[in-house]
Formats: sequence, C-alpha cells, structure tokens
Amino acid sequence: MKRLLLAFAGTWVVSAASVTLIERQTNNSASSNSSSPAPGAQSEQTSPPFYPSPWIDSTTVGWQDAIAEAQAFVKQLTLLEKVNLTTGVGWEGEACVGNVGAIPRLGFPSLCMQDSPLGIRNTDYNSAFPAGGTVAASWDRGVWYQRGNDMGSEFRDKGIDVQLGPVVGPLGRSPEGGRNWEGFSPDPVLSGIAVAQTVKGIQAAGVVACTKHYIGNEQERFRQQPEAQGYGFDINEALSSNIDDITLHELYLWPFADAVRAGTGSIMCSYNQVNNSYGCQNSYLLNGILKGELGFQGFVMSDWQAQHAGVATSLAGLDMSMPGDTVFNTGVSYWGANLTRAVLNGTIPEWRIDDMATRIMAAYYLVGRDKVSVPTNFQTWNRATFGLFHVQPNASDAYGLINQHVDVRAEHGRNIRDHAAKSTVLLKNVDGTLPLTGKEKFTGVFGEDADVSSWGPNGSPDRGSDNGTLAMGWGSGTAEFPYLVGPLTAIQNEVASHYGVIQSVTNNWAYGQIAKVAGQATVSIVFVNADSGEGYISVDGNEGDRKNLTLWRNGDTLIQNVTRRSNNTIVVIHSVGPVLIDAWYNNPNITAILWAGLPGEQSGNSIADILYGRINPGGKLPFTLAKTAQDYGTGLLREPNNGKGAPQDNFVEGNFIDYRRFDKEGIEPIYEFGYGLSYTSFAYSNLQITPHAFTPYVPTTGETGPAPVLGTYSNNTADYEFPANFTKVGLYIYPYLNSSTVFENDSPEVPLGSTDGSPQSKIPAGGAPGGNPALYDVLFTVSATIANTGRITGEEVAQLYVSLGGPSDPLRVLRGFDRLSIAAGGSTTFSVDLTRRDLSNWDPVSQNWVITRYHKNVYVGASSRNLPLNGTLTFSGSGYGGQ
Ligand SMILES: *[C@@H]1O[C@H](CO)[C@@H](O)[C@H](O)[C@H]1NC(C)=O
Ligand SMILES: *[C@@H]1O[C@H](CO)[C@@H](O)[C@H](O)[C@H]1NC(C)=O
Ligand SMILES: *[C@@H]1O[C@H](CO)[C@@H](O)[C@H](O)[C@H]1NC(C)=O
Ligand SMILES: *[C@@H]1O[C@H](CO)[C@@H](O)[C@H](O)[C@H]1NC(C)=O
Ligand SMILES: *[C@@H]1O[C@H](CO)[C@@H](O)[C@H](O)[C@H]1NC(C)=O
Ligand SMILES: *[C@@H]1O[C@H](CO)[C@@H](O)[C@H](O)[C@H]1NC(C)=O
Ligand SMILES: *[C@@H]1O[C@H](CO)[C@@H](O)[C@H](O)[C@H]1NC(C)=O
Ligand SMILES: *[C@@H]1O[C@H](CO)[C@@H](O)[C@H](O)[C@H]1NC(C)=O
Ligand SMILES: *[C@@H]1O[C@H](CO)[C@@H](O)[C@H](O)[C@H]1NC(C)=O
Ligand SMILES: CC(=O)N[C@H]1CO[C@H](CO)[C@@H](O)[C@@H]1O
Repeated sequence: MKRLLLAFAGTWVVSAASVTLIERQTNNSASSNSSSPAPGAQSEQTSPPFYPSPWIDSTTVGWQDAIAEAQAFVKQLTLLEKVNLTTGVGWEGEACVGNVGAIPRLGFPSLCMQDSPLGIRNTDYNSAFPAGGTVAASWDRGVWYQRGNDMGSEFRDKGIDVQLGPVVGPLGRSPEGGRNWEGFSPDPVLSGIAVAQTVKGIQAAGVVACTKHYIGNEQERFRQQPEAQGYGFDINEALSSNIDDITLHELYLWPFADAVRAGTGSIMCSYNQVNNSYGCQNSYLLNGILKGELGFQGFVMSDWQAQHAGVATSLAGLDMSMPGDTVFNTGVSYWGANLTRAVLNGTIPEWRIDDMATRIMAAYYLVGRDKVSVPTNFQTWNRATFGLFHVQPNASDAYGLINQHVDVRAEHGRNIRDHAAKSTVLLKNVDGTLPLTGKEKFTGVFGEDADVSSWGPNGSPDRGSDNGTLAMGWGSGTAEFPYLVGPLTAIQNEVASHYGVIQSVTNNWAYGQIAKVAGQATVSIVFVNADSGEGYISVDGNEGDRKNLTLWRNGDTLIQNVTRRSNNTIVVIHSVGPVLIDAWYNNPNITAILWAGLPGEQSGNSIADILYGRINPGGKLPFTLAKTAQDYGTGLLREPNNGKGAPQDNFVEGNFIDYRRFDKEGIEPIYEFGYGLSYTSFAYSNLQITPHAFTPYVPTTGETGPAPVLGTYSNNTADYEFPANFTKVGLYIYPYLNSSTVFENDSPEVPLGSTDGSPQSKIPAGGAPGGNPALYDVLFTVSATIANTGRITGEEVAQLYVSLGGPSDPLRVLRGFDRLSIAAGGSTTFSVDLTRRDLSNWDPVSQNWVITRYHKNVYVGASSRNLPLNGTLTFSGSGYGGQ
C-alpha cells in the first residue's frame, strides 16, 4: 500500500513559494529580485490527512533494546491494561499533575507526569533552576546538559517518570508571547542545540523528557476556547496557527527534530490548531511529520485538555491522553472505556493500541526507568504531610502519608548560581565601570526588583504576580523556590564584607527617597523587570502574553529618577524576553547595563558574581533588543478575526522572525541577536574552510514492516466490565465498560487508510530519528582563531552564520557556535562542522531537503551583526545538490 500523503503540496504551500523555490534551484545567477515573497501562510489553510499512524520501528538505532523490552512487556498485557497505560486517571485523580492507570496484576505502578521545564512544580525540597530562555544566553552546551541532568535527578528522586519539559514551542515568534521564557530562543539552531542537550541531560538521569508544545503554540491568547471565553472572547474553537511547509521545516520544526534526534522519549501536542486541525489530532503533523519524517519512536501526550476527540486522536497519532478526562473533573473520557470499546468494535485496529502502549514503554526502557524508578513520594495538590490520597471530587476519604518531603536537591544550587551567571549578558560597560571592587565609597541599590517580595518568594500561586525580584515567569512552567537570594542581599553582603556603605530604596514610587540616595551614591545599581506567563493567570491585565514590551512596575521612571542624580548608574534587567530600553540605554549617566533573564533561586549571588568580577560575563543575547515593539513585525493576534470560528493566525512573515527580519528590512536594533560584552576583549582571524568528501543525498526508500500486533484479546464483553466489588475512586477514568455491549464489527467511518497495518512506503526525508541520516553528514569544517586581547581570562561565544543565498532566504542564519574559554593573551581555535542539513532548504515540491545552487557564504564573529570573517563555500563533484 502506498501512503495517502500525496497531493498536499498545494494545500500546505502558497503556490508562489513553490515557484520561488524552483527558481532558486535552477537560477544560479542569484540575480532575482530580493523582494521575492517570503514563504508565508494563508488564512483557512488546511492540513492534509496522513494515515496510517506509523508504528514503532524496532530497528531504530539507539532504540532497539528499549523497543524489544517494551514489546515483551506489552505482549503480556490485556487490552484493559494497554488502555490503562494510555489514559490518564483524570484531573486530581492521583499524586502527580498527570497519572495514567496502573497495572496491578504485574505490580506496575501508575506512570507519573509532572511539570515543569525549570524544576519540579508543586512540591518542596526541590531546586528552582534558571528558565530555559535564560540559560539560552549562556550558549553553553555544558550548561544545558548539566542543568538538564540536575533537574532529571530531582524528578527521578521524587518518583516522577516524565518531566514535562523542555520547551521549544513557543519558539518565540512574538516577543510578547507569554511562555517564550520557558523555551530557549527564536533562533531554531540555538534552540535545537539547547533542547538536545537538555533532553540528553534529563534522560541520562533516568527520567523521560517531554519536549513540548508541538507545534505553533506561539501565543497564549486564544490557545484554548474556554480560556478565551473566560477573557470575554466569544469564539467556538482555538486559534489556528497557519504555517506553510517551508517555514514549518526551516523554523518551527527544526528544534523538534533535534529533540527527536537526541532521543526525547515523549512529545506533548499543543492546544492550538495548526492549519485548522487541532494539534492533538493533526494526522499530518503527528503521523506524517513527527512519527514519519522525523522517525520519532517515543509517545505523543496531549497537553492538559488539548484532546478533542477519541477515535480520531488515536488514529492521528496521539498515544497518551492527559490528564485523561475530557474536561477537568468530569469523570468522562474520550479514551478509557471509549478506547476499549473502539478497539473491541474494530474502529481502532489492535496494532494501533499495541503501538500506543509500546511507544510509552519504549520511552520508559530507553531511559532505564526499570532500573532507577522509586515510588512517587509527594503529592502535587497539597504540601501537608498527611492528607487525602485522591483529591478529585467525590473521591474516597482514604487518608494517609502523601508528602515524604524528600530533599532531592543535592548541591544543585552551586550549578544554578554558576549557570545563571554564565547566562548574564553584559550589554554596556563604559570605561570599565564593571567589574566593581566592593570597595566603592557609596553603593545605592534601587528597585522592587532588587529584593524578595514581602509575601515571600512563593507568595503567589504559580508565581502569578510581579512581586519583588523576578526570577521566573508565571504559570505551570514554574517551581517553588527553596529559597530566593535577592540581589540586594548578595550586594549588601559584598559591600558589608568590606565595611563599606550601601543604602537601598526598594519602593519604585518613593521618588524623594530615591533621589536622596541616588544623589549620594558613587555607584547606583537599578533593578527593573518585565514578566509574563501562562494564559490561565492574568497579572496586571497581562493575560499570559505581555500587553507591551515596556518595563513593569514603573521601571522607566525609576531609572530616570536615579540617572537624574547619579552619573554612574548600572541597570540590571530581569525579564522574560526583549524589553524596550530606547528611552534610556544611551543616557551617559548609565555606565553599564546587564540582562540577567530569570535566574532562579541563586539570583542575587549570580548577579553579584558578575558585578564583582568573580565571573567574567560571556553570555550573549538569545534574541534582539529593538528600538520599538513594531520593529519586531510579528505582534500577537489580539482580536478574533474569524467571527466565532477559529481565529486565523497567519504566519505570513515565514522565516523572518527576530534578527532575520531586522536583516531583511534593514532595521537597526539596539543590541542585536548574539550580542554581549566581556571584561576582556577578543579578536577574530584566520578563517579556514575545509570541504569534506561527501556522497550525494539519497532519499530514503523501501517499505516498513507490517504493524506489530502484540498478544491477543478476548472478545467476551463480560471480561471488560468492572471487576466484582470494585471500589471506584471519585471521578477516576477507568478502562472498564459499564455493561456488556454487543459490538458490531461493521465498517466504521474512519479516515481512509487509517486502519491499514500493512507495510508502508518510507518517507524520503525520513529514515532515522531527526530525519534522513544523510542530513547530518558533515560537508565542511569551518575554523577560525579567536584571541583574547585583554588582560584577564574570558569566555567568548564565537558564532557562525551561513547565507543560503536564495532570494527568499534570510540574509544570514546561525548555524554554529561555541563558548570558548581563553586565557589573557592566548588564543584558541573555533571550529564548526557544517552538515548537509545546515546548508539545505526545504523543497515543498520534492518534499525533501535540497542544497540550492545559490552561492553560500559563511560568516564568523561575535554576534549576528559583528562578523569580521567571511568566506565562500565551494561545492564540487557529484555530491552537489539535493535531488
Ligand atoms: C487500571 O488502573 C486503575 C487505576 O490505577 C486500577 O485501579 C485498575 O485496576 C487498572 N485496571 C487494570 C485492568 O489493570
Ligand atoms: C465516551 O466519549 C464520549 C464523547 O465522545 C462521552 O460523551 C462519553 O461519556 C465517553 N464515555 C466514557 C465512559 O467516558
Ligand atoms: C466503536 O466505539 C467507539 C468508542 O465508543 C464509538 O465511537 C464508535 O461509534 C463505535 N463504532 C461502532 C461501529 O460501534
Ligand atoms: C503581590 O501581587 C499581587 C497581584 O499583583 C498584589 O495584589 C499584591 O499587592 C502584591 N503583594 C505585594 C506584597 O507586593
Ligand atoms: C506595560 O505593561 C506593564 C505591565 O502591565 C505596565 O506596568 C506598563 O505600565 C505598561 N506600559 C505601558 C506603556 O502601558
Ligand atoms: C547625570 O548625573 C548628574 C549628576 O551626577 C546630573 O547633574 C545630570 O543632569 C545627569 N544627566 C542626565 C542626562 O540625567
Ligand atoms: C560623576 O560625578 C563625579 C562628581 O561630580 C565625578 O567625580 C565623576 O568623575 C563623575 N563620573 C563619571 C563616570 O562621569
Ligand atoms: C476477536 O474479534 C476479532 C474481530 O472479529 C478477531 O480478529 C479476533 O481474532 C477475535 N479474538 C479472539 C481472541 O477471538
Ligand atoms: C463481593 O463482596 C461480597 C460482600 O462483601 C462478598 O460476599 C462477595 O463474595 C464478593 N464477591 C467477590 C467476587 O469477591
Ligand atoms: C529626581 C527625579 O527625576 N524625580 C522624578 C521622579 O519621577 C517622578 C515621576 O515621573 C517625577 O515627578 C520626579 O520629578
């Protein structure tokens, strides 16, 4: 059987884009008008069907053992037990934010899924790590891996099977997007390497990573219909992110491919629709792209209440329903008993439920949970030691030990301090203002953001306020702080250790007091912030997404008040992403500016390490700091634009987000993507380009095996009823049928091909986790010499950009980087392997990656706009070209 995937180029791709691409494949002169249309996207664009759902491939390198163990496990299961593995027990049904059913017959406990991407949510004795968007600024593979590994070990020791993170969706299309800070960077390569390292770190600790939210989850507003209704928007469906095929592949999918290649055991599908099909039942994206083209062998889990159908979601590639009930606390599920029934009545083929269960267990074995798992020792709903086991409405009143208060932090605080300091970006430093010595005559510290809130660091549930110093955003992507070292505390300790003078004003409206202290200070340090979070909490009218990009809490006025009186003012920004600094950044009284992101529990110590020079700053901006919000050109969709239907969010800018847009439109930013200073200086020289012999790109061909069917199941309906004398828990979701039903095995109405378990043709761009293995062939090695020309050891993030050269390509795209430690007067070699993928464009016509014939240049330097070295990549021989 051939797959039913043809004839979709037309629906996914604006026809002009395909024309442009053909042109850029054949036209070597590069003389085309540079105003050729960007790929773009259209309203009402639709997502084509893709069936059947690809089954697990037991020959997948890296996964063979895990799949064999998973198949052996699943083979012994009854249908009810398989259904139990796939379906959550319902909101508040068990200890974790999500749990599936257990398999008591085999002593196999309920799998536990728990937030968040920056540490364990809703527990105690856990660490609060720096946010993803903050550590992105370290550009440091070691930091990402270590942070992931530290987090993973904490999840493991609390008895959690799946960490609900890391995040690469949102990628950060709009700087106002509420959850951007949970992810890494709007650049797909920076995000891709960061997510891969994080996944590896988490999973090496024996916990399954759940990379999320797949895909196009770029704004909070309209992400869920009921939430939008709650904010007064009368819409019947969630927003549709309309993304064309080129932009999908070259931008939003890119880091997901890296996560899959790194072995992520799980992927969470998103609330929003993509091309007018819900993220958790979009067969093109789940079956075709994720499990087909990217060769994902793990399981797809729904976001909480992101499932909108039963049979359709299973056939479209969803493997686990979270938290299991259709809507929280309804006791009703699209799966559970419905899934049992759908398999028994022949609507869902046996191979499909087997594949769902196998994928879940394969992830489990892949990370070695069979060897390291401990029973869950906390409960997410309650901090008390004793309490109800099940807090679902109508649950039994079984009561007992629910929180063992296991301290899982080891000494992760040391790494947290180091990682946040390494992620701090020095934006301005006039005449060596920084580092300070601690012996300044009079230090003034200003701003609410300098000190921990009087409500305490965890004073607002899920950090849903902007009280005190900002060290994480709000929503489900948070953790409780075990402590929060405020900047004022750390700076005061520093000054007091020298018996110096320090005074602070931490009320942003105390103008008289601010003026008085600023007038005396020989150095003033002003702390300001800007917050955002998840859509279910609104803070100061910011319904998850930010209303604007200005500083919060009167921050601009605070800065102005200080600079009026103090000619040596250092500004420290804690923010979720870009903020507008145009009003003050070039004020001559501002002698230094630092972006410190969302640093986590050691905030004060981390910034003090930078301010006092114990750590030489080496972070670089993972986004652009622009003069105006309009400069970004990719604002949020703020008003419904489709009546009561799904708001249509057309990603018309295609690939041109963040620096790619600034380059394209010739807009001068204030501080560009990749920018950051050090206390020392660096020089770049000696660019070398070494071509490697490589074979032509070979599209994957051939057929898969048939869908594995594991075990048999009884057709006796009495076997599926609740066991005798079974005590139901509250609104728990069970796999059992309420009464024996006659199952008609008639011809159910399902999408064409969706039940076909016969061998399927392989996908040309696929073939292994992350896509066609030849995409990762190294075509060139580019190197350069980086010298430390200053007087102290420093770390430089050297960056490599490529110009792919086509008329609809960005001017330059990041393709490599390394954070290098170089002693004063010393030098080192920066080296990047450029893969075929790095040099390819997605061709929607051939549905594969191609190297176009446009000239390709490389640029090496210190930021996206400071690129002193460049050269041309010269292709030769038959390896050229993608087809
Ligand atoms: C399914 O899971 C529930 C909840 O853990 C459990 O009570 C039940 O016994 C399980 N059923 C089977 C058939 O394993
Ligand atoms: C099965 O799903 C339907 C919605 O499709 C729901 O109305 C029904 O209550 C579900 N059955 C169970 C037992 O949850
Ligand atoms: C089979 O069961 C599913 C789930 O309850 C239901 O949606 C579907 O209509 C049933 N089909 C037949 C043919 O009975
Ligand atoms: C904390 O934030 C909430 C919500 O914004 C606000 O109402 C409250 O006054 C703040 N508390 C303090 C101590 O700042
Ligand atoms: C932007 O939003 C913040 C947070 O709600 C608010 O403090 C600030 O006043 C707003 N700025 C403008 C210019 O409206
Ligand atoms: C800079 O600070 C000095 C006080 O040291 C003040 O006189 C001057 O007006 C300030 N300049 C600006 C631009 O605020
Ligand atoms: C700031 O003002 C003081 C006193 O007026 C002066 O000594 C000092 O040099 C000035 N500093 C800068 C950075 O301009
Ligand atoms: C149950 O029914 C299905 C569909 O008719 C059939 O393929 C399967 O062999 C039956 N299983 C058993 C154990 O009889
Ligand atoms: C169910 O409970 C009743 C009363 O406790 C008992 O008599 C009966 O034997 C039980 N049935 C089964 C199948 O365990
Ligand atoms: C010294 C100074 O600049 N004070 C100003 C602080 O900000 C308030 C509000 O804008 C002004 O009224 C003060 O003059």
